[in-house]
Amino acid sequence: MTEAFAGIPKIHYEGPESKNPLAFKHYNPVEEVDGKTMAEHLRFSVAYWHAFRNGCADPFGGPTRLMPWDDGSDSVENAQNRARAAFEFFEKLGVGFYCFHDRDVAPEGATLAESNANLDAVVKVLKEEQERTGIKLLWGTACLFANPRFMHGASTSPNADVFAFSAAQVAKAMEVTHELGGLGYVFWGGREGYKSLLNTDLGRELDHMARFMRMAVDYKKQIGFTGQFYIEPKPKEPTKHQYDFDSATCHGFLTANGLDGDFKLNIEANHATLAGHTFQHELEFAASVGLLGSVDANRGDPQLGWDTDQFPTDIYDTTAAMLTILKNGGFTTGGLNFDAHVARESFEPVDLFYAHIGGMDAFARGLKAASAIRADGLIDDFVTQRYASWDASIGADIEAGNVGFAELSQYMLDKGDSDPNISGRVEYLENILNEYI
Ligand code: XUL
Ligand code: CO
Repeated sequence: MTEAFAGIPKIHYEGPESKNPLAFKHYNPVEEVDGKTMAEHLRFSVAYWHAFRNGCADPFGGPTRLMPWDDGSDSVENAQNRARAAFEFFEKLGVGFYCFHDRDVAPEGATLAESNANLDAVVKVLKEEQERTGIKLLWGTACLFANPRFMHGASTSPNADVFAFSAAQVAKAMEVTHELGGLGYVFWGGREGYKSLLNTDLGRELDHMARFMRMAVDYKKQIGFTGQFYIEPKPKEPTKHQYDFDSATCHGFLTANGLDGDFKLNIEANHATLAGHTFQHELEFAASVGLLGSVDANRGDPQLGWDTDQFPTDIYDTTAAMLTILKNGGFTTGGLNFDAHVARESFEPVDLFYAHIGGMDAFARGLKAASAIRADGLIDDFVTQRYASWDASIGADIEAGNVGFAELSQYMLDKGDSDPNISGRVEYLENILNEYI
């Protein structure tokens, strides 16, 4: 096959002084930070659906992107060529991972059997390309939202046959993820939610979703797939309300249904902001309940307010995210998957490189800043000090469960009033953070 990205060389690290737009200024894969290389810390992944299937159409106009390797047809051969072009891109960019939905990589057929056969034919090429390059599948997933059959949902559809179809599709997507040595499998319930409560039995739908997840866990064991399961929270879009609203909602759903040992969360920056949270809030909450698994790295647009899936460029945000990720020991099975697309007006193949290079450099800077902030220790020490009253006397007794309201009433009656508060020093801490950015 001829080169898909002809004229674009392999991207190298050239350092902060470089003016070469096709070079990393901050991401040096072999540079060590806190005992691990940057490549090991950041585990960058390309999202197949945005990089190779999203032509950047919007509700007001058609696709703009030039993809000269793609003949525009729905043939399996075109899908196989596209897969080869994708691996050329991954290799030139120097990422270790990619992610896909079943229907991104292979065309849907007229029947499930046909779709499965198409998928197998493309998975064969993906496997060859993985072996040729050493690039790994971070996670696979199934597209349970594009086909009109999912108009009412997948596992939460009022139509039991749609639940059954979804189960069959996920079973197959898990099988191919397993075959490709995928490190994980993501459940993003794009249409698991509702448009109107007037036509919705919310409680029944949530029970069905839990039943579906339980079946997936059982099937995982049946086929011997040992990758990590993730739920990807998102509050809305395409539905008015999505059941996997945010980390806290997912945690509640998983624990209520005895599934928390089987799943972690895949936190997406733009989904966090859609839920009215910061990216770091979602990461912190997930980490606090032991569910921080992987990240869909992107950003929204504060003026637009929907899921714009832009490439992450805000170093303040990447630093905050890396602070939480480092504090929690870094990724194990997860990584930073760029669930992001180029702007509609950035339509040339080279723009895909600029976009990913920028995202990778932004996270490299975040990693370096976060590591330096942690080494300096001022912020961590402040937090430890702020909670010092819990380390001894009455605080320690409360944490240990040794006292109740009666004892605390007596304690306060004897003491008369609480000890004075100390300042939260918000601006002082913000100033420290800025020193490192
Ligand atoms: C949609 C989204 C998905 C998931 C995978 O907002 O983020 O692409 O990451 O289904
Ligand atoms: Co995502």
